[in-house]
Amino acid sequence: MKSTTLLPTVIGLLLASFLTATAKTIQQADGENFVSFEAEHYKASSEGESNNNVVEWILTDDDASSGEAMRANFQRGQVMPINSKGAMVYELKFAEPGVYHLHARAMGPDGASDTAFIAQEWNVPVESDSYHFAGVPEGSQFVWIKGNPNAEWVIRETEEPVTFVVKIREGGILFDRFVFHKVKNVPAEELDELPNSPKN
Ligand SMILES: [Ca+2]
Repeated sequence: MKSTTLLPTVIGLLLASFLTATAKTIQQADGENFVSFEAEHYKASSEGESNNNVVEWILTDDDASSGEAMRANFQRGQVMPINSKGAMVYELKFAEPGVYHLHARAMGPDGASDTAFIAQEWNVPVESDSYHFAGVPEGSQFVWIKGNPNAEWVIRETEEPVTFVVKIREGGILFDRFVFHKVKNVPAEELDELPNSPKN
């Protein structure tokens, strides 16, 4: 009997610890025309069907804003299958409807480590082999790059949060920050100065 009465409490505690470990929703600040966030503030990393390919993004601190960036922890020179694990899922809540453009502060250490799978719209998993970031300038510095121009980041109504998914394609690529901005061409120095959006 005792274990039966305790069960709801145990479930509640487990749920509470899960929620505590989950990143909060990133919110567009009032009056701003962008949402800005650190790559390390993702909510989940286990999307995918294959349990045989356990790959994750790992924290690193190479010249990253807020001290940390995410590096795709997979062998360089090999491409991950589309249905493998290794997704970072972000939950964003916009206040302003409109069309947004993706900017990312990324690093591609070499030609075999410069691509990632990125969903082409909100609220969908990565399920095609298209990707936003290919040919991130090779080097050991982070640079701001633009998302795929064919992607559609449209906010029609603002009641519900949306999700944005970044998945491992090649090992070694790094992401430091992401910005969704109403302006398509934002100078790098301006992106650097944007504050991170509040979380809630
Ligand atoms: Ca960062």
